[in-house]
Amino acid sequence: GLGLLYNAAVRFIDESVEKGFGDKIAICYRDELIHYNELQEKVNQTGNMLRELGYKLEDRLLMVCHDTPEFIYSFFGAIKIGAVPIPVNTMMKPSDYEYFLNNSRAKGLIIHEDIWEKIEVYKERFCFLKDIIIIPDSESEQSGTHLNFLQLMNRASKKLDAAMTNKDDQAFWLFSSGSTGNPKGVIHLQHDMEYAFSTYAKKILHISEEDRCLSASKLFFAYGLGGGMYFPLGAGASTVLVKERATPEAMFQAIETYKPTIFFGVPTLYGAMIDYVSRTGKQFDLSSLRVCVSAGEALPKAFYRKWKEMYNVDILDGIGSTEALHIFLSNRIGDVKAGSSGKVVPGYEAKIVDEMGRELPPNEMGDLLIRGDSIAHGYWNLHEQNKKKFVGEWLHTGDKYYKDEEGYFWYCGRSDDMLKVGGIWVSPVEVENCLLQHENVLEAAVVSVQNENNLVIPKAYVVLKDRTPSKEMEDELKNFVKQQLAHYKYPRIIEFIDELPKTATGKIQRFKLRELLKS
Ligand code: 3SK
Repeated sequence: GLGLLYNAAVRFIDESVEKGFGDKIAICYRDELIHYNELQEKVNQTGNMLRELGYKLEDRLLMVCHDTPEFIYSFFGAIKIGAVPIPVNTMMKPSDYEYFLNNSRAKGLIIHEDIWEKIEVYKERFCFLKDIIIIPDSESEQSGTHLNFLQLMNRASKKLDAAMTNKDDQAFWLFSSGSTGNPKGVIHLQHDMEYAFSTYAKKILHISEEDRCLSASKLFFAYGLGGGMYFPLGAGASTVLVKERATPEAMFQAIETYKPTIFFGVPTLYGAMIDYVSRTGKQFDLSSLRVCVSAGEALPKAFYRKWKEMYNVDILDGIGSTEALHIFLSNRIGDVKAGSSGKVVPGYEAKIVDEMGRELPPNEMGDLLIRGDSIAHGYWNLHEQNKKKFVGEWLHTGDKYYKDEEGYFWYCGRSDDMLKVGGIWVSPVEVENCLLQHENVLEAAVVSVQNENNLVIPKAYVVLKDRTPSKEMEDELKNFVKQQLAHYKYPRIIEFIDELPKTATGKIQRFKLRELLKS
């Protein structure tokens, strides 16, 4: 009745030790080198700490953690005891954490101290939360009345038997944002990471124990979770963790210091790194890299070419999603069509369909559907949205694509109005609602515009209440959004107009604003 036992922490941590990688470096973090033996002990200690606190199969724990080793201990420690970790973005506002906690009904919160300090005053609003486990900057620090992660973990036993989970048990959730409504809890199962690993990481990246990965995308993103954690750990390779923001300087420095072989970035970062070098004239040694990866939005051809010219290494552009867990269309080493998202990753199937669901011939644009076994079980408690998104074995990606005669896929835009800014989803509706809270704003509409490199930036069209547009008002509105929402969501351009185009029922016609931009 228990099915075949399978636990992702056993697969990604214990099996690496069993395969003989115990003395190999698993994590490079600042001046610490954590070997697989130690990683296994810390994961076990974290699992024991959680078990002693009463966590059992299917109990959920929200993780608000920076990219430090504790992220990995918490994630796999929870999974090993059958609990369900939910890593979330560390850049959000208190109301976002209130939502994540209440929507998931997580009983536990594992959180870095600096972030807890910002949300502590709201704790009465966290309806289901029982335990607050703080990761302090150092072990000796007190965590007030809350639990101290480092003290509790270090006291716990280093031996831990895995829970009796099977491959279809819930393993972890990630949150994904939509164009309207709140973020959706995406439920991933125990076998999903192994599927993404054995398809994309093995067959496209050819990852091996010789590799060292550095992901600019943080671990709480599906993209970073693979590149910075379970791809390297699944191969007995090592990962470089950087707690700080992934600025060009921080990334160049990390590459020179730790000498990774695979680098995961997003187009805006590659552009900023190229620009940094041309502005400062500084030279960096990136010769350790054997391959670079880009996802999040289409990589401009010019960035691919320039990077190759500067560092003689390919950037493999691909596309994935939180629902699919990782990349399902990708260029390949030695087979790159610059500007395209590449071909289907072995293990996945893709089709492009019209509004009736009929498959379209090459060169015709339609909706991209994909199939493959890392696709999520579904969204948490969203019955109607599940019916539309997860149809039989097919995932409706929400992306418009066409496939050329040679099987390369070309991105044409979203089916909804969502924008991806620097590789992170931004809902225009959320930014509009925020602008509307400003006392001088009558109406607002947010659309994406492309900068000189064809990268997406959010632009707001604003109708003011009895006020004359001015540069001061523009700056005020930008600052207003920055204060209310996560910083990356603010509109980089604001244009004041007299009225917004609307349907007869009063719905904003964002497509008309986009057309305006083209004319
Ligand atoms: O943005 C992407 O293309 C992506 C890639 C891998 C995993 C998740 C995502 C959203």
